[in-house]
Amino acid sequence: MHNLGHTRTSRQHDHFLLTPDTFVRAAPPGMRNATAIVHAAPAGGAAFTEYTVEFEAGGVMQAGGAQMFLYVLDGAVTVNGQILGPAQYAYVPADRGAAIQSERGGRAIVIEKPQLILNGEKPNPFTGDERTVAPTALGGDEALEVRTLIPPDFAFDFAVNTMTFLPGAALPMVEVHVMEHGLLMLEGSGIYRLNDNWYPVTAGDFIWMGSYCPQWFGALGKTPAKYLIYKDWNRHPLHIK
Ligand code: UGY
Ligand code: MN
Repeated sequence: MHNLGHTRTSRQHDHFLLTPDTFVRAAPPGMRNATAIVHAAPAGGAAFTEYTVEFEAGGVMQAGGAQMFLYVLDGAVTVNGQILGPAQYAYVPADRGAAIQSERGGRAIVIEKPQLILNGEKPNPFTGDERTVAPTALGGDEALEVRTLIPPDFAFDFAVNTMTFLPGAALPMVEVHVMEHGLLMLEGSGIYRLNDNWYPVTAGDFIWMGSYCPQWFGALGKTPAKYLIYKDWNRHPLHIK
């Protein structure tokens, strides 16, 4: 059954919401028994790429040559010999190269960003597990938990966090900032304000927010809403793009 031309997907100059009914799959070079859904890329206005990779059993992919952060959504994905399950992640700097495959299949979200080295400090590769990261309460609000997945170290030029909102919890302000965001809804639902639009959003949706896009979120429903959010970080604004 088609949707008679209707979708929640919306593309605006400073943001877009992409919903799963509009996802298009294509395998970039080096991807076998796997496919990618590219959510954010320079062609759409972002200074980074963010894409979901769907691996069949025996699937392999090649990263784009930039530094890379990979977060497993389901199944299992092996990065440089380490098997990662759901909510586990890996960071690989640009100069290391990443061998990525999935023996039995799985899904992962991948973020790549041209690396801005500061004072010659090169970040080291690492892996982690979101479930073991201690949360902080945003602005002291216990209903809004932030988990920081990239170490607080100026060697890293971007941040990736998860944010978990209890039903009814909301960002304390409409944020407007120079950093851009890539956001994947992992769980639950709510309303996202982006510039002068209010969108109902739910698990599986992707949002790109450009620099200075006004943004606010409030969680709705009876279960927590959770998203994975990228932002450029730790660099002088003259060096963002
Ligand atoms: O880190 C952030 O800028 C975050 N609070 N933004 C957001 O959730 N839209
Ligand atoms: Mn923000």
